[in-house]
Amino acid sequence: MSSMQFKKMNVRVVRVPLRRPVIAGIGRFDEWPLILVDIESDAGLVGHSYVAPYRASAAPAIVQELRDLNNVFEGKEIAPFDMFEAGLKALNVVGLTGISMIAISAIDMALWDLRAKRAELPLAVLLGGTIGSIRAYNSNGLWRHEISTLQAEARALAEEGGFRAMKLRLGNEHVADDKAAIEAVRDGVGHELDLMVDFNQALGLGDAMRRCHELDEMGLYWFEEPIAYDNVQGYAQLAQKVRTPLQMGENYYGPRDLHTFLASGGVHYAMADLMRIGGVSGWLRAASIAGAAGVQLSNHLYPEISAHLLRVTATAHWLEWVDWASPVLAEPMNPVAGEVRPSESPGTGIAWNEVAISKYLVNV
Ligand code: SMN
Ligand code: MG
Repeated sequence: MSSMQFKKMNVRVVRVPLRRPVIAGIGRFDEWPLILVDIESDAGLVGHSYVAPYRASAAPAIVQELRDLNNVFEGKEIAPFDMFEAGLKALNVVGLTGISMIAISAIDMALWDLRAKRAELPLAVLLGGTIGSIRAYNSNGLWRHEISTLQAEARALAEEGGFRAMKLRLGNEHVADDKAAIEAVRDGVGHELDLMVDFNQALGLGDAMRRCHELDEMGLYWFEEPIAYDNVQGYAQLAQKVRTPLQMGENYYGPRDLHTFLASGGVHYAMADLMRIGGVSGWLRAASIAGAAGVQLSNHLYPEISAHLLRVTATAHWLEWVDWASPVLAEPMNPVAGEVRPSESPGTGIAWNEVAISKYLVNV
């Protein structure tokens, strides 16, 4: 196969409306900023990706870092592995987490899209897997808003795509409100459905021990991020004390964070977020680490590309379904009977709805 060169990268920022505002222990978000990346090759193919940095005000710094990396990669041969390593090498001096890893991840996902398009294969197939179903939970709602709204919302979330699993956000000041929120969801959808709960780092270690004990008998599927995401020792202690499995990982920056937490013994279930773990390259490394440890791995956000990757992950667990990028996608995914299938188009399946993009475009 002849080589393909990195010609240029185009970066745009949009702010898309959320059907339900995101309200969690880490803040409230009424719209969702997306940084859209297009990498053009000398052969005319274009690779697409997006990252969503929650805070619109963080977008300019990430765009700036993407432009910096564009200058590093221009004219080089498109090779996701080599470029991942070159990106790490270039940004080592300014730190390998945060904005650096977000920029590396965004570029990596667009490069893999290009590679798969060039091979005329869906990403999952390029990586040696097949297109098939992945069981999904609906993460599109059940935020920390009025408890009286949760019953009807849970029912709507189950019906949206035939879901048999969903995630509720907890971490209220009083345990009684967390219990009432769980009961409201159960009133809406019954006890058969798998219910994950997410504290979004709302609790201190001592309070988390108390809270997790108080909720341990409620038949919950997992306790996600009860305490600060970087408290390695705290998770290790908590993991010894709870019966409901702990879930964490959406804030791992690069695969080594997963290794560090696994080594501490604080992880029952792991998840990875493509914007932070290092894109496709970072995921593949994380999946090997999780696989070797026998720990089940779920995605966090980015369902379009995560669906491909879960198909080639030995310990693949749940797909987190969110439709937050769908307004700007030409072919949004469509869960059926609580399951999602990766796109069968060459690449990742990410293609833009340009009319929508022009509506939501913001200047950076
Ligand atoms: C979450 C995701 C995106 C924004 C806020 C909170 C949550 C999750 O932690 O796991 O879905
Ligand atoms: Mg979470």
